[in-house]
Amino acid sequence: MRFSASFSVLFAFVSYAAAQSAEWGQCGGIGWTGATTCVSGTVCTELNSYYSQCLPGTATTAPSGGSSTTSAASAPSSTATVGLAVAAKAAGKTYFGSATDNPELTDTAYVTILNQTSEFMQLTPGNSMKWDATEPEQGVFDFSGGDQVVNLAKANGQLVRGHNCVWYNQLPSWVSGGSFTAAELTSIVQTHCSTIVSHWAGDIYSWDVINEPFNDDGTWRSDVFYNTLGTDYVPLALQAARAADPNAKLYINDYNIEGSGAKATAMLNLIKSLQSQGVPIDGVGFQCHFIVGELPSTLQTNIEAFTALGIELAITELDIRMTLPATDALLEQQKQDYQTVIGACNAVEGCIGVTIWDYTDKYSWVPSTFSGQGAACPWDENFVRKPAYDGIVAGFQS
Ligand code: 9MR
Repeated sequence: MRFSASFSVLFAFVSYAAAQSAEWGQCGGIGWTGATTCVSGTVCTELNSYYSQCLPGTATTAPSGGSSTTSAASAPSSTATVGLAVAAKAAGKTYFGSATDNPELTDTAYVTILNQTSEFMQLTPGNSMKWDATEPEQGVFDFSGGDQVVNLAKANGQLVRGHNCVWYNQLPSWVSGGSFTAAELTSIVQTHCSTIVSHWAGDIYSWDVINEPFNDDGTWRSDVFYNTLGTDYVPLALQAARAADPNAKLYINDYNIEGSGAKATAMLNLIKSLQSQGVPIDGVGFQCHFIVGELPSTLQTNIEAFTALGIELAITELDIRMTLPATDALLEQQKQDYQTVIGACNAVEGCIGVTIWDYTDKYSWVPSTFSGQGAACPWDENFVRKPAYDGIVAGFQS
């Protein structure tokens, strides 16, 4: 008796639930003909006019304690009605995009938003094209992770930034711990760059051929490349990349070059020197891993200084972190800061595109690197758009 009673309760619940969208499911949007109500504990939240989603939370109560970011129910959120990539294109930019990483691609709620070309016209693989992923043993190449991101981008009609060929970090130990002659390392760098760039030739808008070559004081970073080859590794890698994919734009990418100073000057001088030697160099990447309330005041003039060299500039890894918990005041300042960064790019024609270093706090690199900090992305960890989203739109409309 008790058994059958439970059964009918269960049955009633299942039939009721079937008329509602599940957590993370779609619950509205232009052309949507499915359920428009959400299961208990979630709220149907409009992400854009084409997509509403059942997000965790309730309409009237604040999220339970311990949440490090925001929820649609309590915190200020976005009201913009235009997608980020739509806003970027309308401003004449080539793209607005996001970094992504292979483990995230099993998260259907995440991928649903990543696939929206109204938001993202470009993807950067966060890890899967790096040396440790692509050539873990000498001469043994693995393109599987990078292929997955490239194939997703191609299916969506999104551009791809290749990241990266030569970097001191995320090197396999056979490279970082190797003891090479200059001739040996020259060949190793040429083989690595030409193999990965040619594998994805035709599918890549731009490559970060060189990543983070300088210390913060503008001196060259001491690593296996510089210590063995001096500065020659830079032209070597750029020439190998150019030969492997003549259509890819070749970049050098770094952080703490966004405002003027010793490191920016070192990068300007490197680019001038490469140009004077006829070495291919098409662009510079400003990573832009910023802190709320602490933007460099010379960002726009520095973008102008780089683009005056006749190269393009991209904002390649934008995020703006804060000390948690996220308060309304911090979220408002973050919105202003996103607007300022995008506005600086918008004001300079040679700043061709912007990539955020993943779009959601759920997958941001920040909390695991900077203890007590986070909430750096325009979407919170529940995929709710934050005021920062509106700051980006306003920046492109400025
Ligand atoms: O987002 C990347 C993270 O998943 C890795 O653990 C980390 C390891 O170095 O690299 C992160 O990406 C970095 C990028 O490749 C270069 N600029 C700084 C980025 C954040 O650390």
